[in-house]
Amino acid sequence: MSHTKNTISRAGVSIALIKYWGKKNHGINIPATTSIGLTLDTLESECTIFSTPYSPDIASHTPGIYIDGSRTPLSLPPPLVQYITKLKKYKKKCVEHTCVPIAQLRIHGRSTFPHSSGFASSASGNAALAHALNTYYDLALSPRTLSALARIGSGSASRSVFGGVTLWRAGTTHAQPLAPYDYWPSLRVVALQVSARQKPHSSRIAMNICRNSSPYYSSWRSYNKQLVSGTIQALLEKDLAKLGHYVGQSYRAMHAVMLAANPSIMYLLPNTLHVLSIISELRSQGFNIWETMDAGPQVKFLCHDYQLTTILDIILSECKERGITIPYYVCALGKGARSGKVETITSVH
Ligand code: 2P0
Repeated sequence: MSHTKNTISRAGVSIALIKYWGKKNHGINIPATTSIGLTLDTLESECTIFSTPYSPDIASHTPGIYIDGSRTPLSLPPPLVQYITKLKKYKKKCVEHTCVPIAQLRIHGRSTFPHSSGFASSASGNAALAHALNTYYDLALSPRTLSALARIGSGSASRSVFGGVTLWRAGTTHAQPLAPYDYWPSLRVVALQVSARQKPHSSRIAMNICRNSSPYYSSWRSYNKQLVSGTIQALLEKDLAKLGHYVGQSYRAMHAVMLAANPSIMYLLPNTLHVLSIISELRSQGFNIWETMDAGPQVKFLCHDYQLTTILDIILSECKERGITIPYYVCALGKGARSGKVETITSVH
């Protein structure tokens, strides 16, 4: 006999300084490269589990995954269902008759930003989902196991489980925290929305194309590995210029692997290049600004809070001169996955 029990969780996106790009050919989303991520505060996803028993007469009670209120064709990834089922048995924490089986849940997701366009919604969404399932089934998973669970939904979600700065080593099942959310209070990450269009290839497909066809894939893996210790040292020293050097090398090498793949994968748009050239010019004028990109056309940059307003004014006005309007999100380091709703976003412009 099931009873109603709703659960709500939230998590921030994880923007990689050093990129996860490529999977090992065993296990699910086991990374071929070590990545280092920043979990952000403003770009968040929320996951609500409604366990109202299914009623065939009420359309809104149909089990499934709903994004922004609309039911999607997605079902929970089968490995995730199997994993939860196994955990439930192992833990014996969930008294099955008081919980609705996973396939009968209604799971609602929403984010403070557009999904599937290169803002890492799969990281925040799957971390929030893993946290919500953990709470709903009363599994009391350790953060490390929760990270491994989130990874099954989406690799980068393993990092989003933790706040602050995170490390996810190549070949491993879970991420680990490197520094908490309040480690570097003056650091800002600004996400510029160059395009709201959905990206042409999912990361999953693009990673496979790169692994199977890019002539630079193996050198990408060894090069990215060389960037890890310098990045950790720069983070320890809180040296933004040193950090920015490694961050730039990682994203440019990742996009080089994509461009050389067959078929070639190009996420950059003309406006992306325009924004990149403005940032490069700002840097040559002495501003401490360092950009990164992920699997999409958006540009994110790191800077200190005291230079933020000047930098943003210049970028936005130069874009405006070309007739380009760029919405943006200003973020600081955020906390890890936790219970609760996301606030209504106020810093989107
Ligand atoms: C990252 N990205 O480290 C890299 C950099 C995009 C570029 O993780 O297949 O959605 O679900 O494990 O996590 C995006 O890939 O891929 C990603 P799956 P995911 O943040």
